[in-house]
Amino acid sequence: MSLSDLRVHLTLVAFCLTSPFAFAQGQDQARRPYAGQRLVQVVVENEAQLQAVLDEADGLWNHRVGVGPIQVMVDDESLAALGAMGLAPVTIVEDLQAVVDAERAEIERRRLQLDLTWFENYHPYSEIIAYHQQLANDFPQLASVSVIGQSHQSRDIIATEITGPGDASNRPVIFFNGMQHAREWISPAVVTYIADRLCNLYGQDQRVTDLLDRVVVKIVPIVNPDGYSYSWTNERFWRKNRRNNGNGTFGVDLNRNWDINFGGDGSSGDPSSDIYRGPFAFSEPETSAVRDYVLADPNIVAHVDFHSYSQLILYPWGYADIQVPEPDYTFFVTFSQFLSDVIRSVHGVFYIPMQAIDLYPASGTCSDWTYSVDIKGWTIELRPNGNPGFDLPPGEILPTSEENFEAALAIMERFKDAIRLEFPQGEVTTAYDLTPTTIQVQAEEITDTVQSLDLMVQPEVSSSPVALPMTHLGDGLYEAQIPALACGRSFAYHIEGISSAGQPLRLPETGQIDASVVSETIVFDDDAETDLGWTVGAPDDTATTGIWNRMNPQGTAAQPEDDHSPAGTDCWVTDGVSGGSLGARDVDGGGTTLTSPQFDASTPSGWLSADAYISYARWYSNDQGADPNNDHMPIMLSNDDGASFVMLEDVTENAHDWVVKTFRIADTITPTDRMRLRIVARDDSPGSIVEACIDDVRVTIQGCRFHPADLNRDATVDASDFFIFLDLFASGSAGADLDLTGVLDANDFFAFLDLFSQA
Ligand code: 0X9
Ligand code: ZN
Repeated sequence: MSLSDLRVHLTLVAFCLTSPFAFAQGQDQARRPYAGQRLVQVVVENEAQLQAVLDEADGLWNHRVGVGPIQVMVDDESLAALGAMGLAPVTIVEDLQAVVDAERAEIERRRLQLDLTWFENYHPYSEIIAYHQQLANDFPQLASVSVIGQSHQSRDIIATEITGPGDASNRPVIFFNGMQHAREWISPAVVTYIADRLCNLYGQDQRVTDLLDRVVVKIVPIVNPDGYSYSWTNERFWRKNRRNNGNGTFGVDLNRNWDINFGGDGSSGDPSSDIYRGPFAFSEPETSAVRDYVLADPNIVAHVDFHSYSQLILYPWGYADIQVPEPDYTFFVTFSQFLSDVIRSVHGVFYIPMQAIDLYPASGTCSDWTYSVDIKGWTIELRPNGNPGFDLPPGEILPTSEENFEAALAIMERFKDAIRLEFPQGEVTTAYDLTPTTIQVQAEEITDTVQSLDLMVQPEVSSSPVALPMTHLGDGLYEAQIPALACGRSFAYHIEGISSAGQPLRLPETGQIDASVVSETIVFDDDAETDLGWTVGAPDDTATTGIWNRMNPQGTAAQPEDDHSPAGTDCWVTDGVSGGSLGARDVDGGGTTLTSPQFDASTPSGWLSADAYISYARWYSNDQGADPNNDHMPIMLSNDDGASFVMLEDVTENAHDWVVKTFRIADTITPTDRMRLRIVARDDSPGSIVEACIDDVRVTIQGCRFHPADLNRDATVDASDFFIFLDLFASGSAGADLDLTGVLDANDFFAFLDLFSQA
């Protein structure tokens, strides 16, 4: 018998001795609250219908207050009433009491099955609390449990804190909670699993160990102990807490009681409502206990409020159709997508990332509130996707927990830095001939501050980097300059530093960034303000409208109002006239082809090396109209004056904006002196709106005319270059400091000999 089996066994024995209610009678059998109830779905078409359905139904399973599909509990009489309204209710669960009874029987059967682990069954309030206490007993160096408040009915609300040994005062803190909503039994199970795995894997698993040495995880497994207990003993589908509202009704929806747009859309002032917000924000001991707990720790940086069901990853705002400001918005969009990918990688189950408002408006929610106090807050709706709703089979507790444990690790990983460093201009990998290179670093000081940062530069001629101190320009922006180097040289760099708390800082976390020094020349530059010789049309073209023309575009929902060039007005556009309707002047009936004049991307004569790059700004829209997202726009290159073309990119992206793209031509086709670019805007599916534009096409050549040892730049590396170097060296010139150490010594001398001999 394994340790965890033993623990299950002991807990069971202890439970039988001490449980305040005999398990088999846990559910009030006499009451059988769902006898004769079924779950149905109706599609509500207007507000009046919605109100009628809400009046008729005995309970709502989702809290979308609006038109669209909703799932409600009804008895036979109400079912008939919905039918009479012409709503054609579709039965999802025929007999809810039977489902509840079967679920309870299954839980009881599993309790007797000693080969099951703790996470293969649901557990009542007292057992979950006991499990957390046991973790703290088993892992005293890692975990501790505290009581952070009490519910209306005086049950403890506990928090478990987990981190590696050592001073944790500057560690970022991640906060997870479960069980605001009584019937969502999977949520405390998942957060308890997170606590369990973190404790058990510390010292066993490198990733968990490293993460727990850098972050603190705080978990409130059960925010709503009274509701949870009541859902075990009385009404399985109870949602709220158990406040006595004094008018014969009970309960406040805790996830409408937080102080963020309290009282707004998607909450109710009616105490009998399942989304009753309570008399005032934080009126409930459960929400105010968690609020105080969160506000007591300024190091909390991220938070997930776990719910069920629907498999969603929801980010703020959820109370109104307002986007959070940048850079947070882009962060939430991209990181929520990443969390979805992480979850899917575990068992292939898909959780949809979206802004919470796009599910439905809800005011006074927990994760909106944590975001409002400067914490990155999510709501995750766990399994299942639909049926059987809150009664997720106990066999799915473990896989649901496993996939969300990976999401928890991903969040810990993303927020593990007390200070986050990034290159605001991206990684610089190109430096220019005889020109200093400025490297900038943006420091986000999360729970610690920067003491100092150095740019560590390692020229190719040396075996170790030199430290160039970075200057603080303000607002966490740091800068240093790499001295001018000759074309053809290369170097690697990274950032190192130290925080005020003495923690080492590094960017990138491992390895170095390689950069090379080049010269650049622009060989083709077309801002479309005049026609440099483009061709409109090709033999295969069948488009009847939306033919390419060069003009100042007129803005519509599908095309821009302005061209891309900072100083110009014109671009190439698929008929830039706005037309009477959106579809009036778009591409219809097939393709329209635009071909550039010929340009030369070959190695310029006299250059030692060259690499040609093409860049352009493009606009593409095909996500509107009756048949959206069914078209594409091939952009191709020819190196034989247009006799044949090779695909550069096939555009389907709807950015609703100009997008600048740059490609190394040799990655697609061998550069020659007879190149052409071709763009085909196509309308293959009737009904769709297709608009496209192109502007600022530019071809640049990067390479070197001279060898880095050719100091006099006469295209030969010879004795005169050698003597120039000796002169520089003798006069103490920085030009001889090839290894950038700031001192001229034998290393510089040998470095020059190396370059010289490679010429
Ligand atoms: O309505 C809720 O509180 C949450 N869903 S649940 O079914 N678990 O009750 C979701 C709240 C998410 N926020 C918004 N939709 N604004
Ligand atoms: Zn919920």
